[in-house]
Amino acid sequence: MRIEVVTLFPDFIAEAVRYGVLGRAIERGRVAVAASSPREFARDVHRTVDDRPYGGGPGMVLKAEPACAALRAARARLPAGSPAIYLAADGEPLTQAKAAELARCPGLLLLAGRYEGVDERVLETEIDECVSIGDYVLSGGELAALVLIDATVRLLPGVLGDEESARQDSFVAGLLDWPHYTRPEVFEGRAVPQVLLGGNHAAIARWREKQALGRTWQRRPDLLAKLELSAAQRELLEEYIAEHRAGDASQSD
Ligand code: 9D3
Repeated sequence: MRIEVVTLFPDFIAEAVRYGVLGRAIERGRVAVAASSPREFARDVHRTVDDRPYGGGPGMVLKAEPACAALRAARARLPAGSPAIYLAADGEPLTQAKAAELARCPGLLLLAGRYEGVDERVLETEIDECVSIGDYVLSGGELAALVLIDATVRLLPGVLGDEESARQDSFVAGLLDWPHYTRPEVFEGRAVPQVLLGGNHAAIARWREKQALGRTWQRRPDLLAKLELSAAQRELLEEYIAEHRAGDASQSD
């Protein structure tokens, strides 16, 4: 996959993608990420990329000419069938399903906004879709572009190791993760749950599923509401809830 990011901060993107799973995917040639700036295409002496909004009001708007020129130059480096996506606070929410859809594209053209936004005519002619990463206000689209890139690239074949891909595939669908522990067995007086030390794999699997169900019930009831729990899962969750109530009681004693 090839990804082109149009941004006023191309160095920020280029640096950020060097780390971790994404950095390794680039080293191994599974993905190429390039970043370019509308400023390279600004033709006046001041290399102006922004201007005041028609109609007045606060803030500045990314000018159409340099943004359009940068997008078209980036587009020319991408394979056909690469969607152009504007990262925008008022876009459609990024989801795991959306990331999976993007992972099937040969390339992506991403526009990260700054200021109050981009001249609407750029969006009309150059952009296919608008994507937001959540309901909070960022200062610009760069971090959102990086989130989208990270979520997408880790789904490309051969990016995660076999073990991690298998774990991802088998992960209890739609539930939050269970708690994790490693050595030492006791840390600052806090012991690892006994069941994890015993080597009873059926008991461990049962404990983990119970924890995953319980955490989802506590933290993300919206996710739990979307699931059809099996009879066994309902029983595990009831157990968790009973233990949770007992835990509350013992803490207040
Ligand atoms: C406070 C300014 N807002 C006026 C009502 C509009 C606004 C303009 C520019 C809000 C945010 C931004 C900058 N944000 C992004 O470019 C952005 C973003 C976000 O803020 N939240 C979630 N996803 C994204 S994707 C791009």
